[in-house]
Amino acid sequence: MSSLQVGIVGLPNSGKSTLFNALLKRQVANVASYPFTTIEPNVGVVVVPDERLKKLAEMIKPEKLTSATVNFIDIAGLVKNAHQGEGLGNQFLAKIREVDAIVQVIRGFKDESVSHYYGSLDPQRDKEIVEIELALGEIKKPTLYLLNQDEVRPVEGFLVVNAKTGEGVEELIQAAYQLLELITFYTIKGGKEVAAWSLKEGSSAFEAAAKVHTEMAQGFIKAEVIGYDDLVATGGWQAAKTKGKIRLEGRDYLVKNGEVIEFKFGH
Ligand SMILES: Nc1nc2c(ncn2[C@@H]2O[C@H](COP(=O)(O)OP(=O)(O)OP(=O)(O)O)[C@@H](O)[C@H]2O)c(=O)[nH]1
Ligand SMILES: [Mg+2]
Repeated sequence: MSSLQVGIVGLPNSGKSTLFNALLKRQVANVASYPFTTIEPNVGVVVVPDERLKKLAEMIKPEKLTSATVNFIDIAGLVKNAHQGEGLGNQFLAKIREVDAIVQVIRGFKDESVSHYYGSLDPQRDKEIVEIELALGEIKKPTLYLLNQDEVRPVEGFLVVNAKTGEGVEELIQAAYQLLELITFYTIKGGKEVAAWSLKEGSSAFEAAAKVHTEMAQGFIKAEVIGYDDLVATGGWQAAKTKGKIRLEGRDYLVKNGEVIEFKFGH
């Protein structure tokens, strides 16, 4: 199953590639003070920060630990009349059409050495320019409005980050995850491999199994399920089993956020 994608969209020099690098915690995308630095989109797999996964790892001490991920894609800067081919125009509007959700990066930082495409700092105006272009390009996607500035403090109507330092980036990943309507379930393979998996809200145990392995879904017999809190409270899978805390569910069971699942399957 392919992963969902979040597109990073905004005016040139708003800090999209800087944000992308902060998300990936390493330098991948080219960052520069001139506009249209990014032409070909950068795609990155971003680890979803997860306190529950950390706790499960502490409890189980697995040999292998795998986080859930979300794909972010850093797209070329967008300007007024992009839908008519202005700037890099239609080429990247097509890219934006492929994503499942949008993070609109809006410049809130002052820096004389970084030119502003419209000459002055004005987050509200910039937001509207991009909104109008997306609408004219007939792009209707859930959107997060992200104000990129040096000081990370609450601003109404925006999520705030400092793309340069990465402050606020974890909150952004969580917010994007929610925007995509994703929940997390966990698997503990033989007590040795703990993994977090993202799943669209309202998915069945069968669909969850398919996330882990096609064979698990095809040969689905049943799912052994326990909520995260119950598992932690009982202290481990075996203890939970002994105490009868683990439920048996069928293929149509709707998986809930935080559940720990062991799939039973045959060939
Ligand atoms: N002071 C400050 N500078 C920033 C911040 N974020 C980005 N910059 C700077 O702004 C410039 C442009 O950043 P990029 O990340 O290349 O911007 P972009 O939106 O990807 O630009 P294009 O690819 O040209 O559309 C670089 O010089 C960055 O170092 C920030 O939060 N604060
Ligand atoms: Mg860029």
